[in-house]
Amino acid sequence: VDLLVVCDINHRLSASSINRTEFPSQYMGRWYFLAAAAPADSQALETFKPMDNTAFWVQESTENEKLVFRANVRVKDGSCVPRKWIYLLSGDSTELRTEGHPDRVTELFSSKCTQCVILKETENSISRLLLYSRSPQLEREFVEDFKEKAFCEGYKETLEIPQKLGNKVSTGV
Ligand code: MYR
Repeated sequence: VDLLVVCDINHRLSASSINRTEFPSQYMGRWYFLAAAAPADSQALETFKPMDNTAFWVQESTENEKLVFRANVRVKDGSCVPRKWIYLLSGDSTELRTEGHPDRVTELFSSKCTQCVILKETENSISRLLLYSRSPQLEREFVEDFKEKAFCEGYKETLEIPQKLGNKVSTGV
């Protein structure tokens, strides 16, 4: 972060405006990955560095308490890599688990941008913050707000996803 940030209460991550009554239906459909943050020197952002952009598609599974996340990762060299994860819902909580990754916990937080969501992924004491939006383009103030929140929560390394190439959402079954 190349500016002086005075951290205050407005920079705390909050889940208070997440609608738990609607959950998880308000998150179905298309999302774009816009930015990530991690503690300095944690290497937690390395996997995102070759990426130009990623579009996600979130669907309810035919199985109860499961969500299907499909992604189409567009790599900077132009190639596309489809990815798929199964997320497990846990009762009344908005916390998610990932099938096949028993140590990974995903928590949801709200963003200043109302069409966005911040995910906090923790796995074996390493964590990172991920910003997703309904739109592939986001006003600077919202990206900056994410970076400031991240910085103030101790995630001092940030990465913006370049989004210079096109993408298409993979909806294949
Ligand atoms: C990863 O790159 O490690 C996978 C991250 C999954 C990103 C999902 C983006 C969609 C955000 C919607 C939240 C859905 C909560 C039910």
